[in-house]
Amino acid sequence: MSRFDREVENRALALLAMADSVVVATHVDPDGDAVGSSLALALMLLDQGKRVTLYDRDPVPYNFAFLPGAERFGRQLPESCDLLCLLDCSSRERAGEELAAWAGARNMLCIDHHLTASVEAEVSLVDPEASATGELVYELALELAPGFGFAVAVNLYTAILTDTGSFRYSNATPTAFAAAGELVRRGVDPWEVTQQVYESHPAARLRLLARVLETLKVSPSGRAASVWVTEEMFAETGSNSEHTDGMINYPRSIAGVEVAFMVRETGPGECKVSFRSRGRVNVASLAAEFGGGGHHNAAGCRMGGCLPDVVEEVFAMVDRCLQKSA
Ligand SMILES: [Mn+2]
Repeated sequence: MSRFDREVENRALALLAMADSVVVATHVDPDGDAVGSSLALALMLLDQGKRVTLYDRDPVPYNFAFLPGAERFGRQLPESCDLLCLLDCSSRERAGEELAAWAGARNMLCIDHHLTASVEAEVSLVDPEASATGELVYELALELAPGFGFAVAVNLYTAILTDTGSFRYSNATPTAFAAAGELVRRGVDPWEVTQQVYESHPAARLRLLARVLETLKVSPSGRAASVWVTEEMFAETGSNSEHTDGMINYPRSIAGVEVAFMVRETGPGECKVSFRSRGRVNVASLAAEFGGGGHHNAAGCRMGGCLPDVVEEVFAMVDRCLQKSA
């Protein structure tokens, strides 16, 4: 039983079958789901003898470099290809300026679980109910390459593991567990993946965490909390933006906090804001107020302004939103 509309899935499979050359691309600042789901699809297509280019504007984070095929990611686009597969994002813009401007693909297939659906793809396998894009690729894989082995399995497992917060979030559905179970049956070792993904950090990350936690602010209502990170903190601890992954969960972990956000300075007068919700507040619509997007419980946006001003502005907006939902 497939979750997809049969006809749509068949059209996706037909697009893949017809293509000799494929570009598999995913969003900037790739996470475990972006890397794992893209690699899983790419490995299956390579196995079928297709020419595959894996594209990401940004490098694979160090804790996902162990994934089979990770070294194949690059930022070179071919002149043309039969099919562009866009994974874990719904628009070329989310994959960076270069891919947005590239017109070399004859067809486009979008596989995603974000709330915003693609408008430009010939076929969209999009399901916001899916725990991860990896879960959608898993279901496609059962049709595309039913006998897939360890290399594909470990990529899909990592995609689902990371997007469900290690099977702790509300998207850890029976379907996600069933997929993970089958992937373990195909040879994935959960402890091995855990060590690679969550316990392979440099000491600099913990030094950064100590600095970030010092910035903790809780709103007078106790329902919103923030942390921030500056270029200076990166420089002083010898860390960089990839090391901030997961740190936003600390402000959310405070009893009573419903919305947490983390502000990162990305340049002079430029910040990136990540939001996390405990569940009641839809942070995707909160981020949309500032031109961003995402999921109900995890979203983000970019904002102009210096860091303290951005923190104040976001606190004010979150407070308004929490008052409305009180
Ligand atoms: Mn995802």
